[in-house]
Amino acid sequence: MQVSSFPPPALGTFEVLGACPHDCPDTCSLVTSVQDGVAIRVHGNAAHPHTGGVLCTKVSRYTERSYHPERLLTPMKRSGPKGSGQFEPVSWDVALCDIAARLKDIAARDPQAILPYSYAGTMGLVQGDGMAARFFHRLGASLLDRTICASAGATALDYTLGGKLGMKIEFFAESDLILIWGSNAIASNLHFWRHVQTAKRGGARIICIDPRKTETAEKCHQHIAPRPGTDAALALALMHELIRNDWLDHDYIAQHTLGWEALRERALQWTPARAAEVCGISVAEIEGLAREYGQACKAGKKVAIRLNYGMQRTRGGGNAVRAVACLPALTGAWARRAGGLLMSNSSVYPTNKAALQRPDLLGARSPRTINMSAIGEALLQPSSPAFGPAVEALIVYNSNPVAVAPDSGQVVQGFAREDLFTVVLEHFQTDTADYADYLLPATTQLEHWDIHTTYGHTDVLLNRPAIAPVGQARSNTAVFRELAARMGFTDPCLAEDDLTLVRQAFGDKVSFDELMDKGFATVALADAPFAQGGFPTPSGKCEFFSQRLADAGQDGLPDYLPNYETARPGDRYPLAMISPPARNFLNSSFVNVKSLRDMEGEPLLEMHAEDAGARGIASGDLVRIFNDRGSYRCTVRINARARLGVVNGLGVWWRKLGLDGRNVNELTHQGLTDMGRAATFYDCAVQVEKFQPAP
Ligand SMILES: Nc1nc2c(c(=O)[nH]1)N[C@H]1C(S)=C(S)[C@@H](COP(=O)(O)OP(=O)(O)OC[C@H]3O[C@@H](n4cnc5c(=O)[nH]c(N)nc54)[C@H](O)[C@@H]3O)O[C@H]1N2
Ligand SMILES: Nc1nc2c(c(=O)[nH]1)N[C@H]1C(S)=C(S)[C@@H](COP(=O)(O)OP(=O)(O)OC[C@H]3O[C@@H](n4cnc5c(=O)[nH]c(N)nc54)[C@H](O)[C@@H]3O)O[C@H]1N2
Ligand code: SF4
Ligand SMILES: [Mo]
Repeated sequence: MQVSSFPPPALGTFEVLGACPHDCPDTCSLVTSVQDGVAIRVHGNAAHPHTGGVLCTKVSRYTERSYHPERLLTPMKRSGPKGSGQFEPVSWDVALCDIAARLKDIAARDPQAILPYSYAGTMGLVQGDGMAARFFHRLGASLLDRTICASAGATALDYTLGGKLGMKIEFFAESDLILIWGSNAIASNLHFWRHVQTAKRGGARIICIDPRKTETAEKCHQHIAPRPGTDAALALALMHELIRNDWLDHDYIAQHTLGWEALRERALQWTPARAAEVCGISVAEIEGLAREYGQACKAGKKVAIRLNYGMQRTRGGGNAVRAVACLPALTGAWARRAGGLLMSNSSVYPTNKAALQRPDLLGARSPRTINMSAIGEALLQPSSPAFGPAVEALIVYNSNPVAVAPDSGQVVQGFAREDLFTVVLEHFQTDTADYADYLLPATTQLEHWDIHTTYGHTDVLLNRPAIAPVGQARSNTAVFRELAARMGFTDPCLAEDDLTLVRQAFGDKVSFDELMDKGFATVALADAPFAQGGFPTPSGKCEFFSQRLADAGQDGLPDYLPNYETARPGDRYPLAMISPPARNFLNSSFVNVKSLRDMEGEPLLEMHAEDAGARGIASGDLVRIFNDRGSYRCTVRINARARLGVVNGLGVWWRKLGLDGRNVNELTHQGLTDMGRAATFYDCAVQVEKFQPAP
């Protein structure tokens, strides 16, 4: 039986439709089986085409996470030294009154000294930046530049195609040739992989471009492993070959692109030999890839690129995405619905952000913006005319920055400041929670309302609460409503309930009845969105040359920008390190779920046999990975997943569950990408040595 009432009945067995809240492109439709008020199983909704009744291993164990013995059940106040993780329980009333008093005091001097820090612990529009955004806008707190994940690629797509727009994911099933570029689909986009398998059964050829030989790469027909951060060079050399062999669609270029002559000139400078040198791959691989891509397009075949965020986490990440995004316009691959490119379709959603987040509550104030990808630096900045007031209070929700933000050394130093007042809303006592002055227990997706867009498919999903909050947990929205009331904010929108926010997210643009009935609704998007051009850029064309970029003082054409840290033999730090997600974690979520942690085993560094041999390292050895920023210890695994000169430190472990209380972000830095001010996690040079315990 399916229930539509809320709260759900306390007795009986029934099923509740929800949505997976995690930062994953698949946004699955969930069905929670509830028995006498207890969630007993979470499974995939078979009626939702994009879920197809299947969930990943992580979320099939959602009840294990929600009823975890270490779930935070009461508000807590720090009782030990800062960062000690020692707390004593307090009542909600005491916690909220004290927090409100502290924030009022700071705001009376300058509300910009208060900083919200949040990301995608839940991707819900309501428990994400719905009520929270209203609260911080009303307060006049500093704004947060949410750049830790996707903003380089998103900005690059915007400059090139006019938005986060592209193919519908399901049409990859019909493609003849698929390039999986910077994506480990089996680990992080499982439901896309189903379409790839369908295409493969239909005879499609699948090529993966990834420095790491991932679970996905090994199941493709071919794997090309460039050095991290060199994709723009590869894409430009592909263009070189497309031009040289005339594998171009001249009509498409003439009608629907801008800057062709200039791009042509640029690309002709990128011979396969030059790119091979930069990328660390062979000329034959580049020529072969160009031939397959170019000839298939020329023959009118359906040729698709699944571009993902892995390739935009380096200094030139934005340029790399722009270079790749030019390819389907050069070859006319957009003409067919199973051709073109997909990074994200998030721009299709008619989300009413202004109604949800109410930036009008700022009035005439325009607070400064602080970049979350450089939170370490920001927390260590003193007051100055350029920076404004030092950060005095930090309110963290939906994020675990002490584990996931780059350059942990600085991040930890910032969080450890005695004079910083930190409030953390969490399910668990994470690395970040250890530094809280107040730690507030949050509800999980099984316990609150929400509404979701996705960055994989194009549906909207509704999440209904299936059970009552566990312990004294409260939703993020409830906490910000209560804080607003205690701060004396009387704006009616700060008292609205969650269902009201759910309805405001799309107004009448998405049928609420359909959402209540099925749990999802599909947003309209043309089958082949750019078959006839119509790019939503200023020129209406695919912009090889971007005047907007040129006006901003940047190169108007895509180019290869070397990494901040190039890591070449002979360098002090000669190994490039990438730290892509582990399959059984979701960023730092699930690391504390034992059954999943057991599957991952321990923090690992994958290393090429030659790199290991040169250092006298054997598989299974404990190693120290280090650079000028810091070091951390983990176990080495010598295998074919690592290419020569590149080590893979799988992320993102909780520091305190690692071997020496640190994780991979001890080594990453706070340098930002060329576009979108994003983090550059995969632009990192290190050295590795066998760990010698102190005598
Ligand atoms: N299981 C699981 N799923 C996840 C996540 C998770 O932690 N675990 N995280 C979620 C989140 S937040 C996101 S943003 C997405 C991320 O998923 P993706 O968008 O796919 O991005 P990444 O996983 O960062 O990287 C994908 C692949 O790019 C490769 N890569 C690294 N550097 C480069 C490069 O310079 N060039 C190229 N061509 N490839 C490179 C990596 O080795 C990796 O295999 O996944 C989501 N899904
Ligand atoms: N080295 C390295 N670092 C990386 C990456 C990498 O590939 N390598 N990936 C980066 C990327 S792509 C991303 S997106 C970021 C992700 O960074 P984060 O967005 O911080 O993601 P998580 O680590 O999953 O932490 C989310 C936290 O939110 C909490 N949470 C979940 N739901 C709720 C809720 O409803 N209410 C409240 N209050 N809390 C909730 C969870 O318990 C969890 O602790 O990490 C980045 N860090
Ligand atoms: S994490 Fe991704 S694959 Fe797993 S259930 Fe959620 S949306 Fe689906
Ligand atoms: Mo992400």
